[in-house]
Amino acid sequence: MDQDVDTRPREYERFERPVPDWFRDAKLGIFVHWGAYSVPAWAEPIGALGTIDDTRWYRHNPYAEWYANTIRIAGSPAAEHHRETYQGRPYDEFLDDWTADAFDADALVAMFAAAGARYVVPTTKHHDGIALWDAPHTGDRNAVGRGPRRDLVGEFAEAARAAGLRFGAYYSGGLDWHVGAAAPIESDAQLVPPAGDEYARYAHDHLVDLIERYRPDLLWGDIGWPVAGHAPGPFSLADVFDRFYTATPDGVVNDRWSGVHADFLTSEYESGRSNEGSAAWENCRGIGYSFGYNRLEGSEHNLDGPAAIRLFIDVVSRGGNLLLNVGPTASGTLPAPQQATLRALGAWNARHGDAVFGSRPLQGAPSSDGPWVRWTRTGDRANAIVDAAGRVEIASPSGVDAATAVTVDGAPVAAERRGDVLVVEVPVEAVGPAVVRFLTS
Ligand code: FUL
Repeated sequence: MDQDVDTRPREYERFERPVPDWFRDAKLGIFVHWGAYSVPAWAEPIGALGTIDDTRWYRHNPYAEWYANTIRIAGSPAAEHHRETYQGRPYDEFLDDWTADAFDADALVAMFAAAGARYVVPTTKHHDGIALWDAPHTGDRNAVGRGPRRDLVGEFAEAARAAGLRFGAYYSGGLDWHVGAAAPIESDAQLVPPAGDEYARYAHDHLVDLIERYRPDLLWGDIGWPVAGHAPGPFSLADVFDRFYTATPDGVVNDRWSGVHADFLTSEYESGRSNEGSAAWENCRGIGYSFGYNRLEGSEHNLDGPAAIRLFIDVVSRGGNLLLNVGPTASGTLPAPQQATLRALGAWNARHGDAVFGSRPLQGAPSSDGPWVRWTRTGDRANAIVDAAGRVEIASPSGVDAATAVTVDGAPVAAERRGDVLVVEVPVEAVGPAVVRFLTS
C-alpha cells in the first residue's frame, strides 16, 4: 500500500489536534496489567519484544497476559505447564481465583506517584475479554460479577485523581478471545480484529461506558479496531472519539486504532522504534519481559533501578514518554523487585526531576554511551545528565555556556569549553546519574 495516500474516512480529519502540554510534560506513566492471567502468572521469559521472531514468540510467549492463548498452542511449554499444574482446567476458572483481597488502589497509586509518574493506565479489558468493570453485555464475566467482585477500573480512576495523576484506560479492541478465537494465534498475521457488526457494537459500547463513567484522560487502544466500526455510523470509532474529546477536550489517544487516528505514537520494548521520532511518542515495556505478573521472572530478566533510570532518561532526552508497566499478583500486591525499581526511579526523580519533567530535547545535543550522557532542555537551561563522576569530557552543542555550570541545587560546577567538548568536574551523587545544568542560547 502506498504510505502517502491517506485512506481514512474524511470524518476523522476533524480529530487532528495539537498534543496537549500535559502529555508532553508528563514523561512517566505507569501501565498496569492485571487480570485472571495474574493467577497462573506463568510465561517463558525468553526476551524482549522486537528481538525474537514470530514463530518462536507465540509458542514461547514471554507475555504472561497471553496465557489463555499460549496454552492452546499444541506442544507449547505453556500447554504442558497448564496440563501438569492445573489438569487443563478452563481458563475462566482463574477469574474466580483472582481474589484481589490485598488490593489497595490508593497505596499502589501512591507508589506510582512517588516514582514520579504523572499518569496511570490500567487494563480495562485485555485480550482474554475479561472486563475490570461491569462492562455492558458481559453478564457476570467481569471483575465485578466474579473473582474480585469490585469495580477495579473505578478504584484506579478515583485513586489516580485523588493523587493528582491523570487516568488512562487500556482497552483491547482488536483481540477478544471470548468473542472470536477459533484457533490460537501463532503469527502476527493472525492479529485481526473480530469481524461483523456485533463485536464492533460491543466494543463501541464498552468505550462509551468507560468514557461516561470514568472520564479517562487517555485512551490506550490495542491491536486495532473492528473493521465494522471504521465507517461512520452510530457505533463507529468516530462516535467514540467524538464522545471522548467532548468529555475531555485535552485528552489523548494512542495509535493502535487501525490507523484511523492518533495523538501519539507507540513503541513496545524494541518493537516500533521507528515511531520514536518528532511526533509525540511513548515507549512501553514491563519491568521484566512480561506485562502481566510472571512468577518465572527473576532479577536477570528485570530492569533494576539503575537500568530503569537510564532508560527513562534516554527516552525523555529523545522527546518520548516512558509508560513503565507493573504486574500485580492475583491478590493485588506488587512483587518486591517491581517496587524496588519504582523506588529507585522515585529517588532519582526526587533530586533530579527538574531536569526531566516538562523538558524538551536539546536540539543538536550528542548523546554518548562512553561516558553515558544524555541532554534535555528546560527553558533556557541545557541539562547534561551524566552517569560518571569526576573530570568528564562531554561533547556539547556550541550554545551551551560552560561558565554557568551548576548542580540541580545551584551549586557551581567547574567546567571549561574546549571546542566541541566541555570538560566538567561532575559531582558525585548518592543516586546517579548526575545532572549538570548550563545556560544555553
Ligand atoms: C500488546 C499486547 O499484546 C500485550 O499483551 C500488552 O498489552 C502490550 C501493551 O500490548 O500489543
